[in-house]
Amino acid sequence: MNSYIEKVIGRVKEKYPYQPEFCQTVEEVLSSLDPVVERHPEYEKVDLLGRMVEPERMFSFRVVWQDDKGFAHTQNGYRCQFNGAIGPYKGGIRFQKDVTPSIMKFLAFEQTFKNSLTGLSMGGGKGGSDFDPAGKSDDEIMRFCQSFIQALYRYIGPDTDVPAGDMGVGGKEIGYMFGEYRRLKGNFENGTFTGKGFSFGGSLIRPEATGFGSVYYLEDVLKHDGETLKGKTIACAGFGNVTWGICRKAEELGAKVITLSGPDGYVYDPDGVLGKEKIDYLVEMRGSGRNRVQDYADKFGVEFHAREKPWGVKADIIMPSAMQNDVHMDSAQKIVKNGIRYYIEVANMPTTNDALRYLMEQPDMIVAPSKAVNAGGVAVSGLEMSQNSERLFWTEDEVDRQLHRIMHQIYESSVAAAGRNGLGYNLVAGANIAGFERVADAMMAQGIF
Ligand code: 2IT
Repeated sequence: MNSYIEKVIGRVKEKYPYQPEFCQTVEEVLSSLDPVVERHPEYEKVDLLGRMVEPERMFSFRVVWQDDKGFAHTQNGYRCQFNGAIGPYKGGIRFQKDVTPSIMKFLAFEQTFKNSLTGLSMGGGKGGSDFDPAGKSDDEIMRFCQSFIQALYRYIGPDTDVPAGDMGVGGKEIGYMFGEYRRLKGNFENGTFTGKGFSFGGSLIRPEATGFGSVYYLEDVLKHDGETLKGKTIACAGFGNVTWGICRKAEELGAKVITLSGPDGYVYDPDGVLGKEKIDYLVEMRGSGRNRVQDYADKFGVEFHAREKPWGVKADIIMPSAMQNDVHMDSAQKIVKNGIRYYIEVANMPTTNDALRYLMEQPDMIVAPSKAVNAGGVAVSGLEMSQNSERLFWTEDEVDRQLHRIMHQIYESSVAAAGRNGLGYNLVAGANIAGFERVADAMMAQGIF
């Protein structure tokens, strides 16, 4: 490996041993950049990589909220503004009990490269809190969101930092956060957030965009093999908006999703998660705050496997769409043993680095990385920003057409970047390189800081 890359990875691991997810993503991304950094020895003199692995700034704040009985609870809130070289910081907000600074930094780092890949003008950021939305009332969620924004409102804005949703944050939470932001600012500020409700500037297709986009990307991967989605089975994880977006688009294109998962286990539905009734029920399950996938098995009379992951199931395509580090080496071995050809990451960093390396080494396996596959979500967020600044709304067809175009361009630019660096058909390295090159050019052009 290039010695400068090695040095930077080593420094990060030494400095942040207590941030394992962040170290993991830095190692994964930088180790793809060998041919590029070899060609640019000038990067070391200006410490380009060293600057790239350090957030421009990161806020950490206290968020206090009162429950319905009047008791106060104290959480941690964060916003990581990782890299603003190519546009305002952009990225979601995650509410989940295991949120840590390490998770915020890994997500914001990934977001920087993902946003770059979309070709739009968005820097990388991420935020969140260790607040657990499970089982909270609407009023409690509203008060929490208000408190969170009271701490954050002065640091975000339409040209500064544009938050969106992530795990635990959907349209409802964005509504409460934007409301509090508008109240404090006394200004609509072009919406500032993305993923807003359709009555106040939200874009059509935004809720479906991550799932739809990932299936568009998958279509390109299959096309490269002379294949289509017709008749294919897909093993998915999670049951939130990303997964139901995949279910819907897959069905439209003739494929079916046969597994879903939750913290309680996974369900196996050999007939497929198809049709309005099943999809509507996923939305209801997510909205209920129960965070239990067994409800699906109970309702539709399908198999439920308690405390297990779906990665031992035979399917044509694997799409880990739940959360980070969901697929470890033991699952990767099951996937290989089942002879599965398509491993399409959807959630951010769903695969541990050793499992990812192992899967990529399999001669018959095609691995696609989440930062490319799930970029349709933030891409449509970028389209929402465009619509807000034009003060108009695009039709559903127009947004979907743009999403499709952007996903295709992400796929093509990844393939091209790998090819031109002598790496063959390597979608993982291609995405890292293509995402990196644009941010690197911008940082080089903007001087040393
Ligand atoms: O991981 C992601 O790309 C998101 N959570 C969406 C970010 C956004 O700004 O729409």
